[in-house]
Amino acid sequence: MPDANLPRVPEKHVPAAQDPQLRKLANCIRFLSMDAVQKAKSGHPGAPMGMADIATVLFRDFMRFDAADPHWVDRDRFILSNGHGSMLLYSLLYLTGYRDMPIEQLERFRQVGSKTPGHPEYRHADGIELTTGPLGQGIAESVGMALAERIMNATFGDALINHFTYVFMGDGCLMEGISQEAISLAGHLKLGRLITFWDNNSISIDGATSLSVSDNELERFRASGWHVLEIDGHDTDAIRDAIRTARSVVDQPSMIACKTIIGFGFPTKAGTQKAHSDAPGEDEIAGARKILDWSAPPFVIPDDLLAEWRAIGAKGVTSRHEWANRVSEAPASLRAEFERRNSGELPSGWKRAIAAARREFIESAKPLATRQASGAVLNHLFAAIPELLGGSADLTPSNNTRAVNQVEVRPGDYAGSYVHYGVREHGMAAAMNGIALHGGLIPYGGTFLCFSDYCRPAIRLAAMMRIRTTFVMTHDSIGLGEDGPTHQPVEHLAALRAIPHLAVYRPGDAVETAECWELVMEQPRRAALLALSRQPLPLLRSDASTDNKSARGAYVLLDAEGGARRLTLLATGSELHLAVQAREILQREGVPTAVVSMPCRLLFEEQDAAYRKSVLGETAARVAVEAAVELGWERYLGVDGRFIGMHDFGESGPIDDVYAKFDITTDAIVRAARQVLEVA
Ligand SMILES: Cc1ncc(C[n+]2csc(CCOP(=O)(O)OP(=O)(O)O)c2C)c(N)n1
Repeated sequence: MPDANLPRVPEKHVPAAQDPQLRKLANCIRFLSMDAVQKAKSGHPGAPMGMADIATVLFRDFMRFDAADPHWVDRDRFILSNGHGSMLLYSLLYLTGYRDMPIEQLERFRQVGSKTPGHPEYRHADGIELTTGPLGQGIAESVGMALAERIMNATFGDALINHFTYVFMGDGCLMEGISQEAISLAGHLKLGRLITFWDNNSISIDGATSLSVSDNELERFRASGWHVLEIDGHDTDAIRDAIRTARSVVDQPSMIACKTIIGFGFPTKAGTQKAHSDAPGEDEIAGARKILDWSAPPFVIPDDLLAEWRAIGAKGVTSRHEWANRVSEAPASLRAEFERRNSGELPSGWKRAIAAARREFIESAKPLATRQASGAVLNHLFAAIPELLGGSADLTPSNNTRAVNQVEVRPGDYAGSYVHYGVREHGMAAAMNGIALHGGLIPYGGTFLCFSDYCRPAIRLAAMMRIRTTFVMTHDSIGLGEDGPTHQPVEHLAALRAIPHLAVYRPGDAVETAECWELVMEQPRRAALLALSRQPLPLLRSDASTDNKSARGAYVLLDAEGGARRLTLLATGSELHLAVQAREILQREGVPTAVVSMPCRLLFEEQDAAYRKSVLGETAARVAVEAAVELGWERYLGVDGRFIGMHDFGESGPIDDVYAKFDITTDAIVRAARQVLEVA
């Protein structure tokens, strides 16, 4: 009995192309993909084979790029959101002549240390604009890229920035929830230079997509304001016409639904989930050779076809030169600013903004929530760094993310520098990654720390790609009070600190907040998250110096007095002042006590052992306090140390009552200190 869930295998595996030469070029992608997957004994040949015709039309007839200069600022961007089809991208990079993608890299597909990992990874090879693989992230990041292009265009004009963002995406990308946030945001913002191609092959891993989805995708996109076209993805004329039309639509993003056959060319697997992944086997490849009339050995592209592909890779050189001429003819100040922003260099003197914010905090000496301090820092920073692009997922007044002079970005009007992302945390986080990757802008965006869970997959990618996306997460503990446990983060700091390379900052007062922002701006290759308090915190630092004490991750805020240190109190953020108060009591009792502030564990772990030892102190008597779970603090506490923090979800109530209920108080710290002093 045939499996009822399997779609009918198309009778005609190879519908004729109107342009036979184009089909031959596309077959280069197909065979490189088959050969690489077969050699690696793993991978995903189906999507590259199904989308090869579309890719070939796009690259041959439309994509503006120059393989010899992969970082050309005004190049069109190509994003493979269905990242499992990575061989499609690697084939294109090899065929079009990217220098760092020789054939040997394709032969080393999916091997340790290769430029051709299972899914495309940013920085592994030129032409990989971003890391994709977690389905849906690519399309959502592309929205940020397309938005960044328009914002840069609004500042610098058509002559300097005016390109398209093309995205391939599969059924899986569209099934993911993040796609809805991305589609909705792009439609709202009228991102007309975003052109997406849906690989509508009706197949995913489990079988026919009808097993799990019956959405009318065309209507879904239309409902969000997109321009939608539907074509046969193997009809080369139709592909060309559709792209031409999509490019002419200026005020709507386009979705071209391309009916394709997964594994196009396979004799038995085409059109079935068996084409999705895994090595096809020698027999299947031999069959494909017959069907597609291909006689070259594995990994060999016939000279004439390779020459044609290389010409495609070089055709953009004229456009690039024309663009370079336009840049050199631009007014000197505009040109200098354009080049500075694209290089990622910050304006000279920007640190004065941080110093000014610090001075303000010290002069007023008022208690300030760190979210408010962050807002004040941003006011200064935005005045100094115009490429800052702020935003919030509908919590602007709570996150304090909008600087006084930031004007909002509106649909069709991209002159602003503040994005209302709406209640779309995941879409916002991914879009910010796309903005950072585009270049020329420095994105940050806010929500409540608790909802970092809704952003986490994009935060993880930001950390993996080592890009400067900054997540401003306020209401960072039970200290938010009455909203209760659904809104009170408890395990989030530990979970976020577990992400490699992500700098999680939790400043303890306004001055530390300024320092943490300075560190964010100083590190272009580090994703960062600021955990900020809702509640006011006393100013603990009034040193006039502009030394950034947070730069080493942790430092001795108050040293022990009256003898050698007997006790170390470790704290972050809104609990730092509790440790300071506890120290006063303990010092009065004759216990020389130091308070260590640890705004960024990652940076502290990067310090040399001698510094870390000097901060943590010789004594084993240690108490850590943080209104969050203990996980991770054991590292500093040892067997004799004690932790004051959360062991359960929080509770709704006025802040002081909630802290008292969970016994996160000065008194609790003092009690714990006495206990550890007894055993230490
Ligand atoms: C977030 C996420 N969930 C699951 C996967 C595993 N996965 C990879 S491909 C795929 C099926 C995708 O189907 P489709 O987009 O139609 O790709 P095609 O079969 O056309 O290659 C799944 C579930 C993933 N990569 N990312």
